[in-house]
Amino acid sequence: MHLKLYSRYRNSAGQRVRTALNLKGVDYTYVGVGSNGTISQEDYNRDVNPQGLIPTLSVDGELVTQSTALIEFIEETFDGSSLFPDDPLMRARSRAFAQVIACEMHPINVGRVKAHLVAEHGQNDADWERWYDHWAHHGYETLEKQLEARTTKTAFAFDDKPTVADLYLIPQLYNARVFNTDVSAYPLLNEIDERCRALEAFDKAMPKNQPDFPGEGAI
Ligand SMILES: N[C@@H](CCC(=O)N[C@@H](CS)C(=O)NCC(=O)O)C(=O)O
Repeated sequence: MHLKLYSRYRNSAGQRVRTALNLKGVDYTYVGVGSNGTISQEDYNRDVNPQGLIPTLSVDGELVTQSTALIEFIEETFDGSSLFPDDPLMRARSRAFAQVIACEMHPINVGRVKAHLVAEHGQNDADWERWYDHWAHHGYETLEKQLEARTTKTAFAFDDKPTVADLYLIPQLYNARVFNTDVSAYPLLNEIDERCRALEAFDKAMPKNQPDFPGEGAI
């Protein structure tokens, strides 16, 4: 099976998928989208994903979008340690945690939302920052509380191995650093972030390790 992942170095939804592939030890070809990549955004929108969002996975030429669908595909297709906890309750909690990020935090704070608010609703950068910060903290507080509520404390979010919750958290916290969101009030999130980032599968998926990373000083 030949896998090609269309992504961009700083593409948090793509980073989830990169980490999942790394954790499963699956080889794939990385295709950077945009000016520093190997396919232009225009060509990508025309030939790969008309919605214009990244990532997209090509599976022997068949195209699939949406990081959550891709992670489930990876889980169902490849052997290796499961990306979900074995315990059904922990599995549900790990999914719930990931969905706070994927369904509630990320969609309203992405670049196209900012562009629209600025172009169509007269917002300036300061307005945008207030919007971003409000929804980001709302989400981080929810995530921290979900971890606090665990009856058994695990090394990673909901298991002693990384699972989907961790896959979604690490790119989201990377965004927090990029957008100068102060996350010091969330000790459990930071503890898991540090533990995950020390693992090769997570490190290899970080923006700085992608072929289209523009170099030192880039965010
Ligand atoms: N729900 C999608 C989200 C994809 C998404 O929003 N990707 C962002 C980058 S992380 C993107 O392409 N943004 C372009 C934009 O906002 O204009 C997924 O999980 O794959």
